[in-house]
Amino acid sequence: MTGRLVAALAGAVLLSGALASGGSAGAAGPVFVGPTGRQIALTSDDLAKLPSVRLHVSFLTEHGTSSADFAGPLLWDVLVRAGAVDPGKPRGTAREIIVVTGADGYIAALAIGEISPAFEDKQVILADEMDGKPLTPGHLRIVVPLDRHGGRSVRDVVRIAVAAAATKTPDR
Ligand SMILES: Nc1nc2c(c(=O)[nH]1)N[C@H]1C(S)=C(S)[C@@H](COP(=O)(O)O)O[C@H]1N2
Ligand SMILES: [Mo]
Repeated sequence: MTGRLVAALAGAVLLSGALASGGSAGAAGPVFVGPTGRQIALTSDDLAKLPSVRLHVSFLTEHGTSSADFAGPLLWDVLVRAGAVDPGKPRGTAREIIVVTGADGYIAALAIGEISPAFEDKQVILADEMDGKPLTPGHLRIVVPLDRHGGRSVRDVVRIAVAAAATKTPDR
């Protein structure tokens, strides 16, 4: 990893896992969001208030094709709710990446431009339901429609970080 990327990630907005700690009374556990140390908690109630989107996906895995129905809020809506992206500044978000980490340390990256309504507007969700049944609280899963391989469908998400892939976009 380059020093520049490390620096960018150090200043990342963190959306930390709906999850790891489990939470009480059916809560999915806190999601923490915070640029440069600032951490914002999103509760499972906050997530539940966002509209749920249903997706049927089929992807390749190391053990054959996997197909399922998933449902949950749009990752974009979650990031906006968390204050991790500024929906009014598409030019500023063009350089941003999303780094998603699972409880086992598995990592996959997306671009904000893939999910921003100003750009591709892809319906990536943070699923809390699979095949009509709620996922175990604290075990949210990223679902990326039309991905051929399941590699970006991170299970047991514990952290979502939004970071700039470059240190600066020139002003104009
Ligand atoms: N946390 C976590 N999520 C993960 C992985 C992983 O190792 N850890 N593997 C990915 C890969 S490479 C694939 S193909 C799919 C497999 O999904 P499945 O096990 O539900 O079929 O999960 C993805 N999500
Ligand atoms: Mo995979």
